[in-house]
Amino acid sequence: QSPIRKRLLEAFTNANGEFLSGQALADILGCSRTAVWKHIEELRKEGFELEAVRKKGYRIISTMDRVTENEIRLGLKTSKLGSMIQYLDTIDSTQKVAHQLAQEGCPEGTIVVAEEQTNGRGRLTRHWHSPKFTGIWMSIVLRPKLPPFKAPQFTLITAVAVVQAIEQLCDLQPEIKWPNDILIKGKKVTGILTELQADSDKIHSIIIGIGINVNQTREDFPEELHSVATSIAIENGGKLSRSILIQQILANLEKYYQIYLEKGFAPLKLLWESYAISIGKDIIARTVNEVIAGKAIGISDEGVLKIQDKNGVIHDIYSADIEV
Ligand code: BT5
Repeated sequence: QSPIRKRLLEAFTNANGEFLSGQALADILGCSRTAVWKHIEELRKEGFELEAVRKKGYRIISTMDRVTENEIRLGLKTSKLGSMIQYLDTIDSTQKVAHQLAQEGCPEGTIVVAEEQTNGRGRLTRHWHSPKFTGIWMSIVLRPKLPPFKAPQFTLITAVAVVQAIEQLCDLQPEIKWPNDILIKGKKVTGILTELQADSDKIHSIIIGIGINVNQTREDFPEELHSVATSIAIENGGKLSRSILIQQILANLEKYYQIYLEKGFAPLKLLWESYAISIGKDIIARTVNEVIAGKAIGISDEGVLKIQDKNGVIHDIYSADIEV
């Protein structure tokens, strides 16, 4: 994307809905007013609405309800996350694209977002239903200098960032089900998939996939998901702008990533526990190899779930499906 376009959207973001004069924009962008006008015209063609008021200047708003790069940029207040945004109308999986970009050396904080996924993935080759224009199907590339065993913590940190973003924008109280589900009233609204490119001792890239059901109606879900899945719109009684939700998630995640890099996982573990359901309850954990029943006594500093069985033996669970 052109750097001027990027800065133009940044200038409107920093103006917080106030008008900016043509001259002020030209000064901020370091180009002529004619050049400013050319970029504004292009945004208008893309579907943005431009308000021009004599003596005051310009203001742009998005009414398109898409998650294009420009729509995400207008209102994006992060410095690292979203520094590069790859927007796709339709794709098999944003994870696949993000893996490829990571391999090619994309900047940290690159995000890939699509209106629709034709082959969205869950864990263990499960399918993730990702219909067009309704949800957030997004992958984020991070490059923390850490050993691979720390990677599961990123699922937990991301879950906190998403739960808080939903709380900030809606009158809802989502809960986290270890390791990667966010539920509203017991139904899944978000799934997180954290994948790695790493050596045995060093992470190269973490690719965090986030799938959020935002504006689906009940009819938009296939039969088999009716009893287990929900959307924000269903629970909140109205639609929510996906690009605004993305902006809030990225802002939260950037903040928590910074805290994590400075102070480690401990402060985030406390936050995570405050949103977690199953902790302290009797649960059944189905791992790939076994089924363990017992009381979930908490997560370790690494993000590993601890279950105490009826004989008092404590099991460390790295990945599983949980039944409460
Ligand atoms: C997950 O897996 O929950 C991780 C989902 C990650 C999806 C994102 S979207 C962007 C990025 N690109 C991708 O290709 N993937 C990531 P898991 O815990 O394995 O849950 C999968 C199960 O959730 C499925 O087997 C279904 O039962 C259920 N499911 C599928 N689609 C759903 C949806 N839209 N909402 C709620 N549940 C769903």
